[in-house]
Amino acid sequence: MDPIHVRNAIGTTYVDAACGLRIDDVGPTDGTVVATIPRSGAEDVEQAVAAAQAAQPAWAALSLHERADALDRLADTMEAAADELAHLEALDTGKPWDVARHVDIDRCIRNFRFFAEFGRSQSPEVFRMDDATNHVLRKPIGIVGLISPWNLPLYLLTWKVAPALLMGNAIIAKPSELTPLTAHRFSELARESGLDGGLVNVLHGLGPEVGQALVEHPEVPAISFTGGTATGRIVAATAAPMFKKLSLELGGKNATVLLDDADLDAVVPGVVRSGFLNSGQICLCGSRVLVPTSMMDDFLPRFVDAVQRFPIGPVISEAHRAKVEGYLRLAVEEGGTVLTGGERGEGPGFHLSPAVVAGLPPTSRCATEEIFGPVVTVHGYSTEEEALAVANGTEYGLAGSVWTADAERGRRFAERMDTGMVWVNTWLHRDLRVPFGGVKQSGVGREGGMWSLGFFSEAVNICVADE
Ligand code: TXE
Repeated sequence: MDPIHVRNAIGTTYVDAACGLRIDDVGPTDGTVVATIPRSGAEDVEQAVAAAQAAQPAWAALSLHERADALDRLADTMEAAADELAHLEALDTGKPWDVARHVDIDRCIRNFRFFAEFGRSQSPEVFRMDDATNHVLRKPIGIVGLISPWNLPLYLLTWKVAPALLMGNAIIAKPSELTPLTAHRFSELARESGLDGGLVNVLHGLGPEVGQALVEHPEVPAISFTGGTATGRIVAATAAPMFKKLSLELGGKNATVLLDDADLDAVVPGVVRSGFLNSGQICLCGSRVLVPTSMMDDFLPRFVDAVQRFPIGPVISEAHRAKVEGYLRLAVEEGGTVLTGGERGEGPGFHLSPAVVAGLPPTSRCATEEIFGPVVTVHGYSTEEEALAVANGTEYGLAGSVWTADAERGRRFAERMDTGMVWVNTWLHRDLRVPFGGVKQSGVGREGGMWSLGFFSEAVNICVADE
Protein backbone atom coordinates (compact mmCIF):
# COMPACT_ATOMS: atom_id res chain seq x y z
CA MET A 1 0.00 0.00 0.00
CA ASP A 2 1.37 3.46 -0.91
CA PRO A 3 2.07 5.70 2.08
CA ILE A 4 -0.85 7.99 2.94
CA HIS A 5 -0.05 11.61 2.07
CA VAL A 6 -1.14 13.42 5.21
CA ARG A 7 -1.60 17.18 5.05
CA ASN A 8 -2.41 19.86 7.58
CA ALA A 9 -6.11 20.58 8.04
CA ILE A 10 -6.34 24.38 8.21
CA GLY A 11 -9.74 26.05 7.83
CA THR A 12 -11.37 24.81 4.66
CA THR A 13 -8.05 23.69 3.13
CA TYR A 14 -5.63 20.78 3.32
CA VAL A 15 -2.08 22.02 2.82
CA ASP A 16 1.51 20.87 3.06
CA ALA A 17 3.90 22.59 5.45
CA ALA A 18 5.05 26.05 4.35
CA CYS A 19 8.62 24.70 4.24
CA GLY A 20 7.56 21.84 1.97
CA LEU A 21 9.44 19.25 4.04
CA ARG A 22 7.87 15.94 5.04
CA ILE A 23 8.47 13.25 7.67
CA ASP A 24 7.99 9.48 7.35
CA ASP A 25 5.47 7.74 9.60
CA VAL A 26 6.71 4.17 10.20
CA GLY A 27 4.16 1.49 11.12
CA PRO A 28 5.22 -0.64 14.14
CA THR A 29 3.72 -3.89 12.85
CA ASP A 30 6.22 -4.41 10.04
CA GLY A 31 8.43 -1.32 10.01
CA THR A 32 7.15 0.00 6.67
CA VAL A 33 6.40 3.66 5.91
CA VAL A 34 2.62 3.94 6.23
CA ALA A 35 2.38 7.69 5.68
CA THR A 36 4.30 10.91 5.24
CA ILE A 37 3.35 14.06 7.15
CA PRO A 38 4.13 17.77 6.82
CA ARG A 39 7.07 19.03 8.87
CA SER A 40 5.18 22.08 10.06
CA GLY A 41 6.53 25.09 11.88
CA ALA A 42 5.67 28.59 13.10
CA GLU A 43 4.39 29.74 9.69
CA ASP A 44 1.84 26.90 9.65
CA VAL A 45 0.74 27.79 13.18
CA GLU A 46 0.11 31.35 11.98
CA GLN A 47 -2.17 30.05 9.22
CA ALA A 48 -4.06 27.83 11.67
CA VAL A 49 -4.51 30.70 14.14
CA ALA A 50 -5.96 32.91 11.39
CA ALA A 51 -8.41 30.18 10.36
CA ALA A 52 -9.42 29.59 13.98
CA GLN A 53 -9.91 33.33 14.60
CA ALA A 54 -12.20 33.51 11.58
CA ALA A 55 -14.37 30.57 12.61
CA GLN A 56 -14.56 30.86 16.41
CA PRO A 57 -16.88 33.89 16.93
CA ALA A 58 -19.87 32.37 15.07
CA TRP A 59 -19.34 29.09 16.95
CA ALA A 60 -19.20 30.88 20.30
CA ALA A 61 -22.40 32.73 19.42
CA LEU A 62 -24.31 29.43 19.27
CA SER A 63 -25.98 28.19 22.44
CA LEU A 64 -24.44 25.38 24.50
CA HIS A 65 -27.31 23.16 23.31
CA GLU A 66 -26.65 23.98 19.64
CA ARG A 67 -22.98 23.13 20.09
CA ALA A 68 -23.91 19.92 21.95
CA ASP A 69 -26.09 18.91 18.99
CA ALA A 70 -23.10 19.50 16.67
CA LEU A 71 -20.98 17.20 18.87
CA ASP A 72 -23.65 14.50 18.55
CA ARG A 73 -23.60 14.90 14.77
CA LEU A 74 -19.82 14.48 14.85
CA ALA A 75 -20.21 11.35 17.00
CA ASP A 76 -22.67 9.98 14.41
CA THR A 77 -20.18 10.66 11.62
CA MET A 78 -17.37 8.96 13.56
CA GLU A 79 -19.58 5.98 14.38
CA ALA A 80 -20.22 5.44 10.67
CA ALA A 81 -16.44 5.43 10.12
CA ALA A 82 -15.51 3.50 13.28
CA ASP A 83 -14.03 0.44 11.57
CA GLU A 84 -11.95 2.61 9.25
CA LEU A 85 -10.69 4.66 12.20
CA ALA A 86 -9.80 1.42 14.02
CA HIS A 87 -7.88 0.20 10.97
CA LEU A 88 -5.90 3.46 10.80
CA GLU A 89 -5.21 3.42 14.57
CA ALA A 90 -4.02 -0.21 14.42
CA LEU A 91 -1.86 0.62 11.39
CA ASP A 92 -0.26 3.56 13.16
CA THR A 93 0.22 2.07 16.63
CA GLY A 94 0.54 -1.66 15.94
CA LYS A 95 -2.13 -2.45 18.52
CA PRO A 96 -4.51 -5.35 17.74
CA TRP A 97 -7.48 -4.20 15.64
CA ASP A 98 -10.02 -5.19 18.29
CA VAL A 99 -8.18 -3.14 20.91
CA ALA A 100 -8.15 -0.17 18.52
CA ARG A 101 -11.83 -0.65 17.73
CA HIS A 102 -13.21 -1.35 21.20
CA VAL A 103 -10.82 0.50 23.51
CA ASP A 104 -9.74 3.46 21.37
CA ILE A 105 -12.46 4.24 18.85
CA ASP A 106 -15.47 3.39 21.02
CA ARG A 107 -14.09 5.81 23.57
CA CYS A 108 -13.52 8.53 20.93
CA ILE A 109 -17.19 8.39 20.01
CA ARG A 110 -18.16 8.25 23.69
CA ASN A 111 -16.08 11.37 24.36
CA PHE A 112 -18.35 13.38 22.07
CA ARG A 113 -21.61 11.81 23.20
CA PHE A 114 -20.69 12.24 26.85
CA PHE A 115 -19.76 15.92 26.61
CA ALA A 116 -22.82 16.68 24.46
CA GLU A 117 -25.09 15.19 27.14
CA PHE A 118 -23.04 16.60 30.00
CA GLY A 119 -23.27 20.06 28.44
CA ARG A 120 -27.04 19.85 28.09
CA SER A 121 -27.35 18.79 31.75
CA GLN A 122 -25.65 21.97 33.04
CA SER A 123 -27.91 24.34 34.93
CA PRO A 124 -27.27 28.06 35.42
CA GLU A 125 -24.81 28.80 38.23
CA VAL A 126 -26.53 31.41 40.40
CA PHE A 127 -25.54 32.43 43.96
CA ARG A 128 -28.06 34.53 45.92
CA MET A 129 -27.01 37.03 48.57
CA ASP A 130 -29.35 38.99 50.86
CA ASP A 131 -29.33 41.94 48.49
CA ALA A 132 -27.80 40.73 45.25
CA THR A 133 -27.57 37.83 42.82
CA ASN A 134 -24.35 36.41 41.39
CA HIS A 135 -24.51 34.95 37.88
CA VAL A 136 -21.54 32.79 36.81
CA LEU A 137 -20.87 32.73 33.08
CA ARG A 138 -18.48 30.32 31.44
CA LYS A 139 -17.08 32.24 28.47
CA PRO A 140 -15.02 30.57 25.68
CA ILE A 141 -11.26 31.02 25.85
CA GLY A 142 -11.08 31.52 22.06
CA ILE A 143 -8.39 29.28 20.53
CA VAL A 144 -6.96 26.32 22.49
CA GLY A 145 -3.90 24.26 21.62
CA LEU A 146 -4.24 20.48 22.08
CA ILE A 147 -1.05 18.41 22.09
CA SER A 148 -1.39 14.65 22.26
CA PRO A 149 0.86 11.56 22.42
CA TRP A 150 1.20 8.34 20.43
CA ASN A 151 -0.16 5.73 22.82
CA LEU A 152 -3.92 6.33 22.56
CA PRO A 153 -3.79 8.85 19.73
CA LEU A 154 -7.41 9.69 18.86
CA TYR A 155 -8.80 8.60 22.28
CA LEU A 156 -6.70 11.22 24.07
CA LEU A 157 -7.07 13.92 21.39
CA THR A 158 -10.89 13.71 21.30
CA TRP A 159 -10.95 13.74 25.12
CA LYS A 160 -9.72 17.32 24.72
CA VAL A 161 -11.50 18.31 21.48
CA ALA A 162 -15.02 17.50 22.71
CA PRO A 163 -15.13 19.80 25.78
CA ALA A 164 -13.04 22.46 24.03
CA LEU A 165 -15.61 22.70 21.22
CA LEU A 166 -18.57 22.39 23.60
CA MET A 167 -17.39 25.47 25.50
CA GLY A 168 -17.26 27.54 22.29
CA ASN A 169 -13.58 27.39 21.38
CA ALA A 170 -11.77 26.68 18.13
CA ILE A 171 -8.95 24.14 18.42
CA ILE A 172 -5.49 23.67 16.92
CA ALA A 173 -4.40 20.07 17.44
CA LYS A 174 -0.84 18.78 17.25
CA PRO A 175 -0.93 14.97 17.31
CA SER A 176 2.22 12.94 17.79
CA GLU A 177 4.40 12.66 14.69
CA LEU A 178 4.44 8.89 15.37
CA THR A 179 0.67 8.55 15.00
CA PRO A 180 -0.88 11.12 12.64
CA LEU A 181 -3.41 8.96 10.78
CA THR A 182 -6.54 9.05 12.93
CA ALA A 183 -6.13 12.76 13.71
CA HIS A 184 -5.99 13.37 9.96
CA ARG A 185 -9.09 11.28 9.29
CA PHE A 186 -10.83 12.86 12.27
CA SER A 187 -10.27 16.33 10.76
CA GLU A 188 -12.09 15.14 7.61
CA LEU A 189 -14.97 13.61 9.62
CA ALA A 190 -15.36 16.83 11.61
CA ARG A 191 -15.83 18.74 8.35
CA GLU A 192 -18.14 16.05 6.93
CA SER A 193 -20.31 16.38 10.07
CA GLY A 194 -20.91 20.04 9.25
CA LEU A 195 -18.37 21.78 11.49
CA ASP A 196 -16.60 24.82 10.06
CA GLY A 197 -13.06 23.67 9.20
CA GLY A 198 -11.58 26.61 11.10
CA LEU A 199 -12.87 25.08 14.34
CA VAL A 200 -10.80 21.88 13.99
CA ASN A 201 -7.31 22.67 12.71
CA VAL A 202 -4.77 19.83 12.78
CA LEU A 203 -1.05 20.52 12.33
CA HIS A 204 1.47 17.70 11.90
CA GLY A 205 5.18 17.70 12.60
CA LEU A 206 7.86 17.50 15.27
CA GLY A 207 7.12 18.51 18.83
CA PRO A 208 10.10 20.84 19.33
CA GLU A 209 9.16 22.61 16.05
CA VAL A 210 5.41 22.96 15.42
CA GLY A 211 4.47 21.88 18.96
CA GLN A 212 6.78 24.48 20.47
CA ALA A 213 5.49 27.14 18.03
CA LEU A 214 1.91 26.37 19.05
CA VAL A 215 2.72 26.70 22.75
CA GLU A 216 4.57 29.98 22.06
CA HIS A 217 1.83 31.59 19.99
CA PRO A 218 0.38 34.65 21.81
CA GLU A 219 -3.11 34.13 20.32
CA VAL A 220 -3.41 30.63 21.83
CA PRO A 221 -4.11 31.36 25.53
CA ALA A 222 -4.62 27.76 26.68
CA ILE A 223 -2.72 24.52 26.13
CA SER A 224 -3.88 21.03 27.06
CA PHE A 225 -0.92 18.64 26.89
CA THR A 226 -0.65 14.88 27.33
CA GLY A 227 2.76 13.27 27.05
CA GLY A 228 5.96 12.66 28.89
CA THR A 229 6.99 14.47 32.05
CA ALA A 230 10.21 15.76 30.44
CA THR A 231 8.28 17.37 27.59
CA GLY A 232 5.62 18.62 29.98
CA ARG A 233 8.38 20.49 31.79
CA ILE A 234 9.39 22.22 28.52
CA VAL A 235 5.79 23.10 27.67
CA ALA A 236 5.26 24.53 31.16
CA ALA A 237 8.47 26.58 30.98
CA THR A 238 7.27 28.11 27.71
CA ALA A 239 3.66 28.71 28.76
CA ALA A 240 4.12 29.92 32.33
CA PRO A 241 5.75 33.31 31.57
CA MET A 242 2.92 33.94 29.08
CA PHE A 243 0.33 33.21 31.81
CA LYS A 244 -1.35 30.62 29.62
CA LYS A 245 -3.90 28.20 31.03
CA LEU A 246 -2.19 24.83 31.17
CA SER A 247 -3.40 21.29 31.69
CA LEU A 248 -0.60 18.69 31.92
CA GLU A 249 -1.32 14.94 31.86
CA LEU A 250 2.12 13.39 32.16
CA GLY A 251 3.82 10.11 32.95
CA GLY A 252 3.15 7.60 35.68
CA LYS A 253 4.70 4.67 37.56
CA ASN A 254 1.53 3.22 38.96
CA ALA A 255 1.37 0.65 41.76
CA THR A 256 -0.92 -2.37 41.65
CA VAL A 257 -1.32 -3.44 45.28
CA LEU A 258 -2.60 -6.90 46.29
CA LEU A 259 -3.74 -6.97 49.91
CA ASP A 260 -3.28 -10.19 51.89
CA ASP A 261 -6.95 -11.20 51.52
CA ALA A 262 -6.93 -11.03 47.72
CA ASP A 263 -8.32 -14.08 45.89
CA LEU A 264 -5.60 -14.75 43.29
CA ASP A 265 -7.92 -16.53 40.85
CA ALA A 266 -10.13 -13.46 40.92
CA VAL A 267 -7.46 -10.77 40.70
CA VAL A 268 -4.67 -12.10 38.44
CA PRO A 269 -6.50 -11.41 35.12
CA GLY A 270 -7.12 -7.80 36.12
CA VAL A 271 -3.56 -7.33 37.31
CA VAL A 272 -2.22 -8.69 34.00
CA ARG A 273 -4.54 -6.47 31.91
CA SER A 274 -3.56 -3.45 34.00
CA GLY A 275 0.11 -4.13 33.36
CA PHE A 276 0.08 -5.03 29.67
CA LEU A 277 -2.96 -3.55 27.85
CA ASN A 278 -1.72 -1.58 24.81
CA SER A 279 1.69 -3.19 25.38
CA GLY A 280 1.98 -1.32 28.67
CA GLN A 281 1.87 1.98 26.77
CA ILE A 282 -0.87 3.65 28.78
CA CYS A 283 0.04 6.22 31.45
CA LEU A 284 -2.43 4.44 33.76
CA CYS A 285 -0.83 0.99 33.44
CA GLY A 286 0.09 -0.76 36.67
CA SER A 287 3.82 -1.27 36.05
CA ARG A 288 4.71 -2.18 39.66
CA VAL A 289 2.89 -5.07 41.37
CA LEU A 290 3.14 -5.18 45.18
CA VAL A 291 2.37 -8.59 46.69
CA PRO A 292 2.41 -9.76 50.34
CA THR A 293 5.60 -11.81 50.73
CA SER A 294 3.49 -14.62 52.17
CA MET A 295 1.59 -14.88 48.85
CA MET A 296 4.51 -14.47 46.45
CA ASP A 297 5.21 -18.19 45.81
CA ASP A 298 1.56 -18.72 44.93
CA PHE A 299 1.22 -15.49 42.92
CA LEU A 300 4.30 -15.51 40.66
CA PRO A 301 3.69 -18.73 38.67
CA ARG A 302 0.03 -17.79 38.10
CA PHE A 303 0.99 -14.25 37.08
CA VAL A 304 3.80 -15.31 34.72
CA ASP A 305 1.57 -17.94 33.07
CA ALA A 306 -1.22 -15.40 32.52
CA VAL A 307 1.25 -12.79 31.19
CA GLN A 308 2.65 -15.29 28.67
CA ARG A 309 -0.88 -15.85 27.36
CA PHE A 310 -1.85 -12.13 27.18
CA PRO A 311 -2.09 -10.96 23.55
CA ILE A 312 -0.07 -7.80 22.87
CA GLY A 313 1.09 -5.92 19.80
CA PRO A 314 4.46 -4.30 19.06
CA VAL A 315 5.67 -1.16 20.81
CA ILE A 316 5.41 2.13 18.95
CA SER A 317 8.87 2.46 17.43
CA GLU A 318 12.31 0.90 17.07
CA ALA A 319 13.69 3.65 19.34
CA HIS A 320 11.09 2.96 22.01
CA ARG A 321 11.75 -0.79 21.85
CA ALA A 322 15.45 -0.06 22.37
CA LYS A 323 14.54 2.13 25.37
CA VAL A 324 12.47 -0.67 26.91
CA GLU A 325 15.19 -3.26 26.21
CA GLY A 326 17.67 -0.93 27.88
CA TYR A 327 15.56 -0.96 31.02
CA LEU A 328 15.43 -4.78 30.98
CA ARG A 329 19.22 -4.90 30.86
CA LEU A 330 19.35 -2.35 33.67
CA ALA A 331 16.93 -4.47 35.71
CA VAL A 332 19.42 -7.34 35.75
CA GLU A 333 22.26 -4.96 36.66
CA GLU A 334 20.13 -3.67 39.55
CA GLY A 335 19.68 -7.20 40.91
CA GLY A 336 16.42 -8.20 39.29
CA THR A 337 15.54 -11.45 37.53
CA VAL A 338 13.60 -11.42 34.25
CA LEU A 339 11.14 -14.29 34.78
CA THR A 340 9.65 -14.09 31.28
CA GLY A 341 9.51 -11.86 28.19
CA GLY A 342 11.71 -9.23 26.64
CA GLU A 343 12.08 -11.30 23.43
CA ARG A 344 11.83 -9.64 20.01
CA GLY A 345 10.47 -12.70 18.26
CA GLU A 346 10.72 -13.35 14.54
CA GLY A 347 9.76 -11.12 11.63
CA PRO A 348 9.64 -7.35 11.03
CA GLY A 349 8.09 -4.77 13.31
CA PHE A 350 8.87 -3.64 16.83
CA HIS A 351 7.61 -6.64 18.79
CA LEU A 352 8.67 -7.33 22.37
CA SER A 353 7.12 -10.10 24.45
CA PRO A 354 5.63 -9.04 27.81
CA ALA A 355 8.23 -9.10 30.58
CA VAL A 356 8.01 -9.73 34.33
CA VAL A 357 10.92 -8.76 36.58
CA ALA A 358 11.19 -9.99 40.19
CA GLY A 359 13.65 -9.34 42.98
CA LEU A 360 14.31 -5.66 42.26
CA PRO A 361 14.71 -3.23 45.15
CA PRO A 362 11.60 -0.97 45.06
CA THR A 363 13.95 2.04 45.01
CA SER A 364 15.81 0.82 41.89
CA ARG A 365 15.62 2.88 38.70
CA CYS A 366 13.56 0.21 36.94
CA ALA A 367 11.05 0.30 39.78
CA THR A 368 10.79 4.08 39.96
CA GLU A 369 11.26 5.39 36.40
CA GLU A 370 8.51 5.24 33.77
CA ILE A 371 9.42 2.55 31.20
CA PHE A 372 6.12 2.82 29.29
CA GLY A 373 6.34 -0.61 27.68
CA PRO A 374 5.45 -4.28 28.31
CA VAL A 375 7.44 -4.54 31.54
CA VAL A 376 6.09 -5.12 35.07
CA THR A 377 8.22 -5.35 38.20
CA VAL A 378 6.94 -7.46 41.12
CA HIS A 379 7.82 -6.57 44.73
CA GLY A 380 7.06 -8.34 48.03
CA TYR A 381 6.00 -6.52 51.17
CA SER A 382 5.35 -7.50 54.81
CA THR A 383 2.96 -4.85 56.14
CA GLU A 384 0.38 -2.50 54.64
CA GLU A 385 2.48 0.43 55.84
CA GLU A 386 5.43 -0.92 53.84
CA ALA A 387 3.21 -1.39 50.77
CA LEU A 388 1.96 2.19 51.07
CA ALA A 389 5.49 3.57 51.41
CA VAL A 390 6.60 1.68 48.28
CA ALA A 391 3.47 2.69 46.34
CA ASN A 392 4.06 6.36 47.23
CA GLY A 393 7.82 6.10 46.83
CA THR A 394 8.28 7.52 43.31
CA GLU A 395 8.26 11.02 41.80
CA TYR A 396 5.01 10.18 40.02
CA GLY A 397 1.46 10.17 41.33
CA LEU A 398 -0.98 9.42 38.53
CA ALA A 399 -2.99 6.26 39.25
CA GLY A 400 -3.00 2.91 41.04
CA SER A 401 -5.16 -0.08 41.87
CA VAL A 402 -5.84 -2.10 45.00
CA TRP A 403 -7.05 -5.72 44.92
CA THR A 404 -8.71 -7.21 48.01
CA ALA A 405 -11.65 -9.29 49.21
CA ASP A 406 -12.80 -6.31 51.33
CA ALA A 407 -13.72 -3.28 49.17
CA GLU A 408 -13.97 -0.96 52.18
CA ARG A 409 -10.45 -1.96 53.25
CA GLY A 410 -9.32 -1.33 49.69
CA ARG A 411 -10.89 2.14 49.66
CA ARG A 412 -9.20 3.05 52.93
CA PHE A 413 -5.84 2.00 51.50
CA ALA A 414 -6.55 3.87 48.25
CA GLU A 415 -7.29 7.09 50.11
CA ARG A 416 -3.72 7.02 51.48
CA MET A 417 -2.07 6.65 48.05
CA ASP A 418 -0.50 9.86 46.66
CA THR A 419 -2.12 9.73 43.22
CA GLY A 420 -4.90 11.39 41.24
CA MET A 421 -6.91 8.20 40.68
CA VAL A 422 -7.17 4.72 42.24
CA TRP A 423 -9.26 1.74 41.22
CA VAL A 424 -10.34 -0.90 43.77
CA ASN A 425 -10.84 -4.44 42.37
CA THR A 426 -11.02 -3.05 38.86
CA TRP A 427 -8.90 -0.96 36.45
CA LEU A 428 -9.44 1.60 33.69
CA HIS A 429 -13.14 1.59 34.54
CA ARG A 430 -13.97 5.15 33.51
CA ASP A 431 -16.83 7.44 34.47
CA LEU A 432 -16.17 10.54 32.34
CA ARG A 433 -17.73 12.82 34.99
CA VAL A 434 -14.90 12.27 37.46
CA PRO A 435 -11.59 14.18 37.70
CA PHE A 436 -8.71 12.71 35.66
CA GLY A 437 -5.12 13.72 36.30
CA GLY A 438 -2.12 13.29 38.53
CA VAL A 439 -0.03 14.82 41.29
CA LYS A 440 3.72 15.26 41.70
CA GLN A 441 5.46 14.73 38.33
CA SER A 442 2.38 13.15 36.78
CA GLY A 443 0.89 16.48 35.92
CA VAL A 444 -0.97 19.62 36.81
CA GLY A 445 -4.73 20.07 36.72
CA ARG A 446 -7.64 17.75 36.06
CA GLU A 447 -9.83 17.04 33.03
CA GLY A 448 -13.14 15.19 32.90
CA GLY A 449 -16.72 16.32 33.57
CA MET A 450 -16.88 19.76 35.22
CA TRP A 451 -13.07 19.90 35.33
CA SER A 452 -12.97 19.90 31.51
CA LEU A 453 -15.74 22.48 31.22
CA GLY A 454 -13.85 24.63 33.70
CA PHE A 455 -10.49 24.29 31.95
CA PHE A 456 -11.86 25.03 28.48
CA SER A 457 -13.71 28.20 29.57
CA GLU A 458 -13.16 31.37 31.56
CA ALA A 459 -15.51 31.65 34.52
CA VAL A 460 -16.90 35.19 34.93
CA ASN A 461 -19.03 36.33 37.85
CA ILE A 462 -21.64 39.05 37.39
CA CYS A 463 -23.07 40.34 40.65
CA VAL A 464 -26.37 42.24 40.25
CA ALA A 465 -27.64 44.27 43.19
CA ASP A 466 -31.35 43.90 43.99
CA GLU A 467 -33.35 46.85 42.75
O1 TXE B 1 5.78 11.90 24.55
P1 TXE B 1 6.27 13.36 24.26
P2 TXE B 1 6.04 10.67 23.65
C1 TXE B 1 5.59 9.19 28.32
C2 TXE B 1 6.30 7.89 28.17
C3 TXE B 1 6.92 8.03 26.81
C4 TXE B 1 7.38 9.47 26.92
C5 TXE B 1 7.63 10.02 25.55
O2 TXE B 1 7.32 7.81 29.13
O3 TXE B 1 8.04 7.20 26.63
O4 TXE B 1 6.28 10.15 27.53
O5 TXE B 1 6.48 9.68 24.75
C6 TXE B 1 4.81 16.82 21.46
N1 TXE B 1 6.59 21.50 22.63
N2 TXE B 1 4.20 9.16 27.84
O6 TXE B 1 7.21 10.75 22.72
O7 TXE B 1 7.64 13.43 23.70
C7 TXE B 1 5.04 15.55 20.67
O8 TXE B 1 5.24 15.85 19.28
C8 TXE B 1 5.33 21.09 22.34
C9 TXE B 1 3.15 9.23 28.82
O9 TXE B 1 4.71 10.45 23.04
O10 TXE B 1 5.99 14.05 25.52
C10 TXE B 1 3.75 14.79 20.93
O11 TXE B 1 2.72 15.28 20.08
N3 TXE B 1 5.02 19.81 22.04
C11 TXE B 1 1.94 9.86 28.18
C12 TXE B 1 3.46 15.17 22.37
O12 TXE B 1 4.19 16.36 22.64
C13 TXE B 1 6.01 18.89 22.07
C14 TXE B 1 1.56 9.16 26.91
C15 TXE B 1 3.90 14.09 23.36
O13 TXE B 1 5.27 13.84 23.07
C16 TXE B 1 7.35 19.23 22.38
C17 TXE B 1 2.69 9.09 26.02
C18 TXE B 1 7.62 20.61 22.67
N4 TXE B 1 8.84 21.05 22.96
C19 TXE B 1 3.97 9.10 26.50
N5 TXE B 1 8.11 18.09 22.31
C20 TXE B 1 0.69 9.84 29.03
N6 TXE B 1 0.68 10.54 30.16
O14 TXE B 1 -0.30 9.23 28.62
C21 TXE B 1 7.28 17.09 21.98
N7 TXE B 1 6.01 17.56 21.82
